Amino acid sequence: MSVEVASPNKLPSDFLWGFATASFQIEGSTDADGRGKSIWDDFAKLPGKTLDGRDGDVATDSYKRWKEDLDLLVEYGVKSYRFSIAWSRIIPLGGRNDPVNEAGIQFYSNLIDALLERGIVPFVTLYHWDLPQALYDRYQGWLNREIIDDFVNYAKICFERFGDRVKYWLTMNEPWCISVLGHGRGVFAPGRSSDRTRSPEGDSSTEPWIVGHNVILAHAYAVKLYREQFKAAQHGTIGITLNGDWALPYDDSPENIAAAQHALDVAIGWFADPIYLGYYPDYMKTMLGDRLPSFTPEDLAVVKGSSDFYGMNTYTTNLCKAGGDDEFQGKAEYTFTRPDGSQLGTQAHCAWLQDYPEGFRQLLNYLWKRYKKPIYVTENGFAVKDEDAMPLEQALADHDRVQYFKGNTEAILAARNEDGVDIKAYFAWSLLDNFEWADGYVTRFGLTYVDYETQKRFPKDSGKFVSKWFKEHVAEETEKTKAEDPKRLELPPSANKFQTDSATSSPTLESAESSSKAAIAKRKKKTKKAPFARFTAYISTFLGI
Ligand code: PNW
Repeated sequence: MSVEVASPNKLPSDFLWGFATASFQIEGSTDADGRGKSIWDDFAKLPGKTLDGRDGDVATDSYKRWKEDLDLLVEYGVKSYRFSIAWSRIIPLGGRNDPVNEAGIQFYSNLIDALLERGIVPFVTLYHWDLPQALYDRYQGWLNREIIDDFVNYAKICFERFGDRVKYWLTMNEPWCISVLGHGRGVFAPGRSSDRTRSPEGDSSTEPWIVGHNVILAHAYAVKLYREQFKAAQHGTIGITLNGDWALPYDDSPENIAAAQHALDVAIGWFADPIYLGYYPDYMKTMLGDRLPSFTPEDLAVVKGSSDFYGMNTYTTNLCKAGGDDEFQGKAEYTFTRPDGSQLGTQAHCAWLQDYPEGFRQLLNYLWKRYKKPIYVTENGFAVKDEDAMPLEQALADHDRVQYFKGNTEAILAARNEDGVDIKAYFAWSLLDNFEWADGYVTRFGLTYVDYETQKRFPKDSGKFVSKWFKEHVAEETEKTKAEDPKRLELPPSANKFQTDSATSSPTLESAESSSKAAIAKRKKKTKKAPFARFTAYISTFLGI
């Protein structure tokens, strides 16, 4: 298991980097163009559910300002953009027998086309927590196995309508958060919990494990469908992305060493072990007994091996002590304070995050050794303490966030080139300050500052740093690397370059590449006028589907 290292100071030319966002956190326009409600729409409006009492109705207004967002991406020079599709824009009521909303499809289709026109690779998450409210009302959403078929149907529509142009798919974002924060601690929608001061409904001892199980199955059956019906023609790659922070034993006592492993077993192994290895962790079976659902042999055959890569969202490192009864942390207690009283790293605005790049490198190594899959870092970021209270100038000079990205980008280089970990992508969270779920807008994770009064965007020092760092550390493409990259042929960096005058003719890559700059410019002009249908017809012809 080793990777090719051309230069110790470089990442390979096909390394994808960029910024990530999620639909509900940026789009706003919650009732535009036939969108159905998601479980976050009303939840965020309930008293006490967000820190500042604000909701997602406007967010960063990106449903309207998406072109501005793309200008920013171009300014940063990213290779890729990770965003999510709002299920309730595609199928407002969510279910497999419910109507499809063409206007919602058109929105994402335009976004995808515009990314490709700018040479930016779309990296698409199907589910980033905004479940259609109607499915929660109908059968309690993720608590019911019914959701598997509904999710697969939604995924199918996305593959059919976008898969000619999208080559990177993530089924789910962070099943641990969906299960635990949504159905255990009750801090995220739908807000279920045994804690009756928090929620009128829910059972934190059973529901999170049922939800987690159904999320795994919905993911796996969607991947099965993609592989059976789409992959051969579309040549994309598909997987899941899991949150998970590195766990260090508080000290070298055997019980704390064991506690760190137990923390990893629940934070990561809960999902990664079945998906990559084919079983739930033993520790979870022992801890939960018959509260942990089991896989039928039929289901397990679909689950095992259901992710082409390891999608990794990570933010911090926890010091772990044995003890306590928090099953969601594997009965480990987390702290950032070392035995000598010192702090592990720089404190972020949110209590759960400190900066510790050594942990990031160790986690990459752990995941690579345990799951043996190429790693796509799909989220990594930092919220500067009290940034929301700072004047603009001061907020833009986000020193602690720059330090965070300095440490973690160096960790990627070291993990790949010194440790041999196969890392293929890195997305910083987030392109913009945005709706930070239960924190409302007070916790800012953006590498770009958003003034919520005017919706103006201002690149922070961290955004400039990340952009410069990747430009300097990703190797230039050469004719040889271009020729060796099969996805390149399927996914021209600028689809426009290959636009022909007639939808019926099928151009070759050679003819496209030998086109003069003038001809490309002329075609670009035409593309602007060309109806979307012609564009997709062309792409389909080009891909032979
Ligand atoms: C992720 N935790 O959520 C999400 O994917 C993003 O939507 C979110 O904005 C980002 O991280 C920053 O929070 C998490 O409590 C939320 O450990 C909470 C935790 C981890 C990840």
